[in-house]
Amino acid sequence: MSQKAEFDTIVVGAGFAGMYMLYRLRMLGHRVLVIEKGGGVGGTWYWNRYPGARCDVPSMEYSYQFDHQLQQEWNWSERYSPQPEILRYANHVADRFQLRSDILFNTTVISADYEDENNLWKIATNDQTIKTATYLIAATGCLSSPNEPTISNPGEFSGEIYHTGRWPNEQIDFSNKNVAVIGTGSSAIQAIPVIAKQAKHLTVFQRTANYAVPARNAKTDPVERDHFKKNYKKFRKLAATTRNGQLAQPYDKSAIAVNQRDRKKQYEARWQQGGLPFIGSFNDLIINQKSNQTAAEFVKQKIRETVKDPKTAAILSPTSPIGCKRLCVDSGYYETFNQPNVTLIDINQTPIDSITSNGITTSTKKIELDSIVMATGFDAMTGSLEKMNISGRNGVKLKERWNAGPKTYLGIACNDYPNFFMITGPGSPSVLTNMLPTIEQHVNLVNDILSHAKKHGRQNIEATAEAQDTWHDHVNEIASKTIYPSCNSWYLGANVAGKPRVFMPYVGFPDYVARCEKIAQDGFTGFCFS
Ligand code: NA7
Repeated sequence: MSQKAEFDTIVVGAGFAGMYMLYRLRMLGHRVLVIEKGGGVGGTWYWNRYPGARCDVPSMEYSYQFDHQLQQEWNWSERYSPQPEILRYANHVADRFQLRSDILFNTTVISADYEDENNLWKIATNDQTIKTATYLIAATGCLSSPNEPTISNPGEFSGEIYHTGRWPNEQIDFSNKNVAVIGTGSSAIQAIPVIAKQAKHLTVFQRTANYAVPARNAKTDPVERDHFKKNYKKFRKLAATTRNGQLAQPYDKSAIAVNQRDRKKQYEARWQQGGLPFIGSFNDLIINQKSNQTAAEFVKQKIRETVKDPKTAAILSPTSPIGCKRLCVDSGYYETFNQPNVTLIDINQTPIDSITSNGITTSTKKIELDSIVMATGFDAMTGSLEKMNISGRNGVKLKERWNAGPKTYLGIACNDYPNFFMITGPGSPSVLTNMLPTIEQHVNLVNDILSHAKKHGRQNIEATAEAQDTWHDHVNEIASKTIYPSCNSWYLGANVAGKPRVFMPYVGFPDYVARCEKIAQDGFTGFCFS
């Protein structure tokens, strides 16, 4: 006799994706369980509590839009809200929609196996129990599996080692401490100025220099906020028309179609405005190397003007195209290197040899340390999915299936993994966009696929191999027309040793949404319902 599933759907992760998915599934009448590793909701904002952590998308945009009242009642205090405030918002949403009763906290999925004969997923958790569900939805986040650097002897160190993506709950005070930060990505660029204010001495180990644009963060102007709230619908609609799903529109000219003076004026205006819109100073910075170089040179000139020591300025100046790695948004990052208590080490010239009991030994010296901060990023986009140990039809492991890089249909489903869905999975716009609207679009899409199946009396949903192959080629074809494949970014998995080099996100939010809408109109082509 076939076994019946305990739940209609199990969702993994209670970040912004998992919470909204739960809300929608309840409305569909599903019996749902959300399994969450952390002790609370918030996902990325639950774990990334490092000093200086804040959003790099304006808060008025980085919020849910599915509920009018929720949008109206919440007030953001700053242009780019800090992590504690975003976590408070996540908790507010959980309380407001009474989501917690269906969330199992402090629980990790250790395996998920599809059973063909019973048509269900068996999900094993670290509390030694097995739960069953018809549908499995991974809302596990794109940047949630920390990348631990392989440096000899980390266990030897007698001080504290922190990872920015697994920051402890309590306040960490670096006063009078000798601290090292390894890495100079977004997290480090936010944390370094704050840690440098406290620490006796801060040593920064850089592997690759990154471009950072000033945030120009400020308190929210109540008049602007009210105007935004009144016109939320219009603004959200407008944001959905841009490549990255953000409100700031790119300037509709090529950087090389204007003269040098006008170009500089345009860059200066965007620099003064602050934030990620800098990459929209012209409309071709990510598709034209020559145009890109003009923006890169502008930022490098700013670095030289800001950092007093020319040698340090040179180390901090990136060599890759701007925006090829995710552009960073900073508050006083380059200025920090003028402080007498801050040292920058380029590990390409002076490699880290090992961690010792009281510090780090490089190829030239021993550095005594009380604390080491690993700001070394994540096994992005596939890390958390692979860690779940998912087996599909005939026991095929997802990790093995993705040996040469992830293959999905729309970044939402995989052939041979029936009734399994990913929110913002590889092959969808995800990390190249404002994550909140992207999450909502994906959750709505999964919801519509499930409703469609129900309406037609079908239970099994699976992406076809053909649709998956065509989608994979399409994602790569678009990426190949951009500067993205030309540097070693985590978009390509290049930050993790041994990870296949494949460009994972989909470039172009509006085009992606239009394709999804067409697929839905045509009865969800590319999916097999049985
Ligand atoms: P990132 O952007 O991946 O940055 C990680 C940094 O750590 C980056 O500078 C890496 O250098 C460096 N790194 C990684 N491994 C090592 C080792 N083994 N040794 C030295 N340095 C290393 O992660 P973040 O957490 O800063 O930001 C992730 C996203 O979160 C961000 O884009 C926002 O969207 C939020 P590399 O560049 O790989 O040479």
